[in-house]
Amino acid sequence: MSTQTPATTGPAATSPAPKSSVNRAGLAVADYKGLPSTLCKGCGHDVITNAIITAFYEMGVEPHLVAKMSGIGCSSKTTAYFLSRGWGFNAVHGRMPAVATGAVLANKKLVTIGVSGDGDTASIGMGQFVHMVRRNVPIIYVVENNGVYGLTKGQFSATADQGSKLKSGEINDLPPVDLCTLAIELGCGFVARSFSADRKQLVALLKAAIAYDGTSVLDVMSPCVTFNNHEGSTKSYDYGRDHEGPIHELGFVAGWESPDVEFKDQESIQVALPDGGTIFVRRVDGAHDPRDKAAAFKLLRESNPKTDFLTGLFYLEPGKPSLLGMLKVADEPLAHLPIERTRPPESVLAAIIESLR
Ligand SMILES: Cc1ncc(C[n+]2csc(CCOP(=O)(O)OP(=O)(O)O)c2C)c(N)n1
Ligand code: SF4
Ligand SMILES: [Mg+2]
Repeated sequence: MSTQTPATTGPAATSPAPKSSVNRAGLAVADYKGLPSTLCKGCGHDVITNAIITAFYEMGVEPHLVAKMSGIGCSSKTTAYFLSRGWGFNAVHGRMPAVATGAVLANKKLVTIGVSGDGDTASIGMGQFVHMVRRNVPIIYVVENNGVYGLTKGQFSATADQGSKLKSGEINDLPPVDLCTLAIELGCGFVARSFSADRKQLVALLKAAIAYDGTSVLDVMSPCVTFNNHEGSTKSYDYGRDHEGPIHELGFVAGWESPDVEFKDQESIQVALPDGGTIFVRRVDGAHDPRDKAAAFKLLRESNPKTDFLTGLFYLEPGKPSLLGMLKVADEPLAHLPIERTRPPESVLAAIIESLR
């Protein structure tokens, strides 16, 4: 998500060639880190944190120009572990989308990333998620999906697959909510699924999401090593590694980079993104074209979650107007406007009252 090119300000923006240890903002990877993680060792969420750090570093987004939003859950703690100089807000369980919508409206110059969990999004936060997507709030919305409520000791969440088993042996009888299908149905213009262990794909998707203008939904399978990483789980590392079927190969090339040879050679589908940069989809074996909405639906509906774990960019619609575009919000962040530009003078109020007499 971003509301403008998430480039840099000051000297970094004009710097022609990045040095190897710093990015185009003149910052090192260490500048993109956060507090040490307090999550269980091996938790998928920490792997996603590292991918987020890499993506923001490689995109050269300055950390103080980033808003980090989250709800409640182990996943929602993630925002503390990256970009310590960014602006963080840990909202109530399931209510992050509403708070993020307000933040985005208050300051359109910030790049906003929301990190949520499958419980935070698909259970308690479902209503909020639906309206955020429907409004096309410019946000990179990452769901760290482990199929359980990790923080409250591993109950099934609404994304748990039917037939999957808890450590206690309990079987999930209910069908899952598929967040990708739902997001496409709601009109989302950037819908992807990934796996925390598939770093290359995840970083490419995150970079593309940073360059996208609107809601980007990244549903990332993120194993909970403490409560849902056993045999019989469909959200474990082993299950992910054994069943992942990337629907295509992806690469993202920022506006200031030249395309990788690997993508030039393959007659890739290329889609330019609003804030600069191009996503490349390798055309191997009739790979899914993410611009085809009907094909994306078909692919998701016909896949069997018990045996297939499809990852990649399902749907991409780059030109879709975001909430800020639809509302024609002023270029200057609303939060920076002086009171005389946000509150009509008394004479205007008096004229309105007079007109009602
Ligand atoms: C209003 C409210 N209801 C319930 C809870 C208890 N609670 C905290 S986290 C959580 C579930 C978190 O699951 P998920 O979003 O999947 O995150 P994970 O811990 O698995 O990463 C629940 C039910 C709460 N904190 N607030
Ligand atoms: S309980 Fe699960 S989700 Fe929470 S930190 Fe531990 S491994 Fe991660
Ligand atoms: Mg969870």
